[in-house]
Amino acid sequence: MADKSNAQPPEKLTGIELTEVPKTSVGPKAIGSALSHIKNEVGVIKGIRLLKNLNQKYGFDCPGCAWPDPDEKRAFLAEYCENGAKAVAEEATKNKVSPLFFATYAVSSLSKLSDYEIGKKGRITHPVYLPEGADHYKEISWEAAFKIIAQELNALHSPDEAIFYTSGRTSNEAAFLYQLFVRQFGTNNLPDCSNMCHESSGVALSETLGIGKGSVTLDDFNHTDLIIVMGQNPGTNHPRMLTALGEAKKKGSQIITINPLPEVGLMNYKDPQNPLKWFGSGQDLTDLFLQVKINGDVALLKIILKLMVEQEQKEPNSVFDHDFINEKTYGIEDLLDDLNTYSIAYLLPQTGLSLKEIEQAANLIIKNEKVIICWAMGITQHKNSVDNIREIVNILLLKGSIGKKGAGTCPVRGHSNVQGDRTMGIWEKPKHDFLDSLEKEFSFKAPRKHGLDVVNAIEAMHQKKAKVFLGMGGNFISATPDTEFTAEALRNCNLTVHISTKLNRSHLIHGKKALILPCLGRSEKDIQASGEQFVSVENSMGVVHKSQGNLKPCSEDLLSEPAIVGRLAQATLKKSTTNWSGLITNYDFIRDKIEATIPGFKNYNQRVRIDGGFYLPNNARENNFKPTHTGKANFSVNSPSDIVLEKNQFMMMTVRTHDQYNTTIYGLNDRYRGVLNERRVIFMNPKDMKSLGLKKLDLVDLTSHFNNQQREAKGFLAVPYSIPAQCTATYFPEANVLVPLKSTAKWSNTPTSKTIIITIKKR
Ligand SMILES: Nc1nc2c(c(=O)[nH]1)N[C@H]1C(S)=C(S)[C@@H](COP(=O)(O)OP(=O)(O)OC[C@H]3O[C@@H](n4cnc5c(=O)[nH]c(N)nc54)[C@H](O)[C@@H]3O)O[C@H]1N2
Ligand SMILES: Nc1nc2c(c(=O)[nH]1)N[C@H]1C(S)=C(S)[C@@H](COP(=O)(O)OP(=O)(O)OC[C@H]3O[C@@H](n4cnc5c(=O)[nH]c(N)nc54)[C@H](O)[C@@H]3O)O[C@H]1N2
Ligand code: SF4
Ligand SMILES: [Mo]
Repeated sequence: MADKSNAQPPEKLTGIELTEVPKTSVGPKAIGSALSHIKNEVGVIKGIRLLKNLNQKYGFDCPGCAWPDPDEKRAFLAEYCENGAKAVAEEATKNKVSPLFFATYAVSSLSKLSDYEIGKKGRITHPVYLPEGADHYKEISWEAAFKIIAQELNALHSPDEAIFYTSGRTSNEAAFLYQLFVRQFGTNNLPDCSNMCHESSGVALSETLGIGKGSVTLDDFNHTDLIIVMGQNPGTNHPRMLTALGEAKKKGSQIITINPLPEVGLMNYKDPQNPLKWFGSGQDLTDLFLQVKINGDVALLKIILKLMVEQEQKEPNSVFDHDFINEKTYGIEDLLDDLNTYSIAYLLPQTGLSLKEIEQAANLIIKNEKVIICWAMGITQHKNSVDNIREIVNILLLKGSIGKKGAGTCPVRGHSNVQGDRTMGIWEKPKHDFLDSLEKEFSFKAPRKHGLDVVNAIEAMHQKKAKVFLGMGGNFISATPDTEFTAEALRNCNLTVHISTKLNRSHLIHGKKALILPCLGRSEKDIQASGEQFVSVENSMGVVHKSQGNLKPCSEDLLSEPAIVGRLAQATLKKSTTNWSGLITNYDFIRDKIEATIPGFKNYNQRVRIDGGFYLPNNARENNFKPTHTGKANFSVNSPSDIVLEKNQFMMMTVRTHDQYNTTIYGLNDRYRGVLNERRVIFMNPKDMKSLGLKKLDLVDLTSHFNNQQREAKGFLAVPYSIPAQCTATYFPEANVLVPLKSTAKWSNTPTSKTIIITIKKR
């Protein structure tokens, strides 16, 4: 398959070594790993300058993840984690992809490399162009590049034939300008990485609580009784969350972890900021671990809800917060009726757990008043993901555990500004109020028809209904499902354009013509006509704050993201009355426009300059649910999984290793799962391996099954692991070819990257 189109990572093994799964995370090994990445990619002296500014109030925001910085205390020199250090090392790398590089290497030969090898080529230094039929990118001037894009866009029959993708690193300022450009051009085709990530959270939370974001602040972790962490691997993906969990435990909170894998970081960790504790046995975090089957969460939560109802009936007022339910909520009767239609005997097998374990969890929820529930991709990337999240909300509402200190919803976001991008209007389904404000402020007629999300955009390109693709960051081909189908879709385009920092596979699987527009990274100085600029971002808890790089840009030929958008808009929109060139001379002018159009940004320029930034309004946090369709917090009725596996079938989830940032592969190790130097592995239950006659490290081929279609990925090594029966795990993006494009979540249309039905064949 890999040879067919070079769209997938090659089927090439790199020499696996298995080690014992460590008992604890972080500690000195993490520091060692971070420093060695910094040393190899960046060099020691520049590395120190880089780390000194990471996550400091005067410095730049870590591009690693959206976990918030502490409001008050910040450790000098060390307000970051191993994976934050790796993320900046990757961006500040010494390696350069110059015009000479492109003259030397053909696109067709580069596409045969793995994502790891492609990423390690480094930062792109000049704008480059691939004309139709050519196999080498060539340097092009910025002016000429903008002209090509403008010509292609303006030659389309309809603005809806263009797709404008966004990944979640883009700053508020760039995102605001970008959506304004796209809407003045005439379309809402603004798919983003959120479509593949927390879209299900947005849908479920908007409907039930009237805001598509979480309700808790970091300080809530200091005041809670119980934290439930579901479908999330913070030791790798949000490492400093472990510090918050550790602090919460010291203050007496308990932690339940719900996950098919015993993820090391959540079980036990060593605080990297406290060297005195590095050499002990670490701190146990999880009090109760429920090793649920993949996609067994709704069934599990339903049993918990049933046990809560049972206890409340036995002992009235011992579980429910009746005042809250009466005053603030709607629809409890429907929930209780629905719960009656399910028996525990029916639900239990879907969870893979014993009733005793679930009773322990229910008892902790029953006896504690203030509960925080955190979740990430293990909850959002299933067919019934919206159900998952609404069921989480049902539990919190029955307890009145929302809108008060120490309690609430905590969807932990991925990309460092994915939440801010949405606030700025990067969304294919914009609200009318928002479009009204844009129209008023910028005197144009905004398109009202909903645009295409990621999955629909791929379909449209495949059907040749969309002909130009522009990506503001990200790596579309490697991040999206159904790699071969998506490759055909991109190849159908007349033009593909990527605004990027580093080389990635999306530059190599291209339209008839292609452009790469290289931009400044977070860590670099951004100087415009009025002098040095800063940008702003919003973290997972709704804090907007500034971010200012301090390094010399890796090349003199880079533009900032806002400058690229401003100049592109100027080249494309002949009738626009917006002063695009003026806006990019000083980002304060962009922030003034944001303040004029988006609620919550009053005195933006003044408040963003305050150390630590400011909180955006959050109705759920303020115990106000008026924005929902009933004007109250809504209980909901939800469905467990309807998937029934055949005897030889397995459920597969795709997860991240400890050494990658989505499609950017830092290294080939997954230290916390004991796998070194290999990414083509499939984690399996040892009993399942035995029943298939598989031994450790046997080579297998995988086939996914959906609507009578089959997709294949060849050459994976079987690794016995602690995972429930009939459940398996592979790494993203190697296994994306198996994710069917049309297998998506109800209501959010998120690809089901965590529920893929496969069969496994020994070579
Ligand atoms: N270092 C690093 N940091 C990152 C990223 C990165 O790639 N590298 N990516 C960023 C992004 S964009 C995001 S969205 C986040 C992702 O953060 P995570 O969601 O933590 O990432 P995944 O690796 O997808 O892990 C999903 C977790 O859910 C569990 N899981 C899978 N299926 C189920 C299920 O059905 N039920 C339950 N209860 N659990 C399940 C898996 O075992 C795994 O622990 O991290 C962000 N931060
Ligand atoms: N099978 C499977 N697929 C998944 C997932 C999964 O769990 N399983 N997770 C999904 C999730 S949660 C997400 S968020 C998506 C991620 O999808 P994307 O956001 O599209 O992918 P990334 O790998 O984060 O993008 C990396 C690229 O962004 C560019 N870049 C980095 N920094 C900057 C910057 O500052 N500016 C600009 N302009 N470019 C920059 C670099 O060129 C780099 O190669 O993938 C999704 N796909
Ligand atoms: S937790 Fe996330 S944001 Fe914080 S330093 Fe680590 S990677 Fe960066
Ligand atoms: Mo994400």
